[in-house]
Amino acid sequence: MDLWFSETHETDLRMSCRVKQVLYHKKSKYQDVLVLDTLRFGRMLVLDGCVMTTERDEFVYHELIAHPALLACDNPKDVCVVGGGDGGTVREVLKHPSVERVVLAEIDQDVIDVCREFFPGHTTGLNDPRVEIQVGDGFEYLKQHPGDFDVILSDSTDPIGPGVVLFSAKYFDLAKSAMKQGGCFVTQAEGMWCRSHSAVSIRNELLNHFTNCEWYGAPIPTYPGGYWSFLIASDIIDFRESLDRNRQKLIEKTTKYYSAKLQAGLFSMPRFLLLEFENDLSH
Ligand code: AG3
Repeated sequence: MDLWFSETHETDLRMSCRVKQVLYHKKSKYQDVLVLDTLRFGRMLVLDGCVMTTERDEFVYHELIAHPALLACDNPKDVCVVGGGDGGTVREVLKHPSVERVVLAEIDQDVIDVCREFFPGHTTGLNDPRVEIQVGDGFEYLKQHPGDFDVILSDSTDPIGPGVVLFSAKYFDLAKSAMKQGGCFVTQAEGMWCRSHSAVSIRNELLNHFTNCEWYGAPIPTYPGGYWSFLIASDIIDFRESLDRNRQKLIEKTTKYYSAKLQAGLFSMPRFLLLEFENDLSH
């Protein structure tokens, strides 16, 4: 039997993976949840038809959403992960010895349960005593916790449908007020080939809320276009300067993608993308 899964991006791009077996497929209260066993990438979590994470390439995304922010921040203690029910981001955050508390604010309990069952490598951190799981709307959670966090990591789905709110001006306002002085915010910022215009507008919005904002990217073969991006923002931290090198040495021993050398060039984006920012600014 020749079974394939395809994610269709907008109307003109389809990326496919050969599937060994469908391991789980149900509608949760919020979305369609699918777990596949694929030949090339191992187990794959798909929400509403969009690939969220796979066993083989997940480390790129999870290391990069967490470590640049945690290392830029001096002595991060309280961290909030919004979304991220698969646990991968929490696992990376817990590697930082100064971290005392990680709140996982995930709306869909089913995603957490399914990932505990099918993605043990992602969810290793979820039983750590420093982790507090808050099942509910991340937006509401932040509203109720002003000034609580050193770092907020927005590990969300795409800015379409229910995901739109996690890229809105209102949300960035809330994230800012849920942060301590000198805190730092990261959001996944969509694909470079398919939605770089989205990164440009998310960055413009972030700059309405924070003084500093940097864009960085990484190859993630299972996401549309294969090249993904992140935005990191703060009022105080200069991300090109501020970095805890001792902690970086410790983290580097545990990572598969992130390294000190990679960090050195992290914010050097390819010219075709820089030009998009410049063109946008000149409009
Ligand atoms: N969250 C961002 C995934 C976006 C992928 N988009 C897509 N496939 N259309 C990933 C969650 C991992 N913790």
